Amino acid sequence: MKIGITCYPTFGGSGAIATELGIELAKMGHCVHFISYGQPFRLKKDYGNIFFHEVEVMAYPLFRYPPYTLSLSVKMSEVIDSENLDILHVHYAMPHATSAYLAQKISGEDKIKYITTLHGTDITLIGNHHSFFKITKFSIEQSNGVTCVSEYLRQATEETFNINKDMKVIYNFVDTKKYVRCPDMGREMAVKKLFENRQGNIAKDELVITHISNFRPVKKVQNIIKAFCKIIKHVNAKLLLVGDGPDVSWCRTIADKLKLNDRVYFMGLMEDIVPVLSISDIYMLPSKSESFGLSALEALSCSVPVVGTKNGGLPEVVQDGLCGYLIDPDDVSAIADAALRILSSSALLSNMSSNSRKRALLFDSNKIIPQYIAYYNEVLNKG
Ligand code: GMT
Repeated sequence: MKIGITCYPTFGGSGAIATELGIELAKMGHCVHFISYGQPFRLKKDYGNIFFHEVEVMAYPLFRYPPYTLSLSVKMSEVIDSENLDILHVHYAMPHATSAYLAQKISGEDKIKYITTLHGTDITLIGNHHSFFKITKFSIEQSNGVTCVSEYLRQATEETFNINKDMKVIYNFVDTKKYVRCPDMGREMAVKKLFENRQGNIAKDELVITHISNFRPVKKVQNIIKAFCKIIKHVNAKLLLVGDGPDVSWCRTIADKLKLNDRVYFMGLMEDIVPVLSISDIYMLPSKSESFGLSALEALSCSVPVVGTKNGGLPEVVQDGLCGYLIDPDDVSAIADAALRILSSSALLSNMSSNSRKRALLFDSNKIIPQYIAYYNEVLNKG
């Protein structure tokens, strides 16, 4: 099959899933064409049957806001025609589903079908804003196929946009062979490597709590730091905050005020998170809501239990009480209590750790990718 994929190329769950999907499809022999304004960050190697088509965005003094959506539609249509694509799969409704709709109109409805995968904030935070509402609803309704990354998101989409359309839930996935606790390196070596070019250290007897995100307000990273302040009154621990985004400076200030500078490490953006997860005892994700929580799945795959939000789709991934605890993200004491319950009992930690890995195996790429291929065929055969 020749598949076009559009996603955001930057750090973020939707871009990560779209890229991993493309790579897995290419490994199976399909031909994949990425269409975006930048090369997806997880696309590192040359695969031979993966191509990247860069969207050129024209600047002109008249344009206060260059119309990327239009340039993207044109590039999509060009690739549909020149590469004879079988299907176009766009990730994140805005503006990708709208560009795909336009590209289909340009190239011809008999020429291409497009599938939109909804990821979360495109529905719950941005797409439902009044300035985008109508176009988001329209573009989802016009899609030849729609998938949602959780049942929660499917229902939220139906309710928010009053959409009466079949939308298929295909959960996000993880490569459990790649996301696995590295036992061979040993914790001491891993810590040494991690802090080779950074300030800080983690002693042998210290527990490690980790969070990875784009530091947007929805992630509520400040509550992790506040909870951590309570946690270290009872156990000896370090907090690793990985990623970058708008709330980083504010979080630094909070850590500073709470005098946690020597215990909270801001690690910045990291391409390979397996080494960090491999030395982690708990992963924290107390977001306002997560439609899925891909980073939590990656943590589970590395045998790290999760203390995360009870809101949204995370309960479909993390089983409360088995591979972590789900809490009210605004209840800092509940976050701290949940973490302390796990960290204070080595038996519970070890039990949850092995449950976490077992849980992640259910979301392995080998189980989920075939669902996408089956869905492509279903949409193509719909007539
Ligand atoms: O979390 C973000 O703000 C980024 C966003 C994205 O598009 O990268 O994440 C959303 O999509 C991910 C991949 O499907 C999901 O795992 C995240 O749960 C979802 N984020 C939210 O719902 C807040």
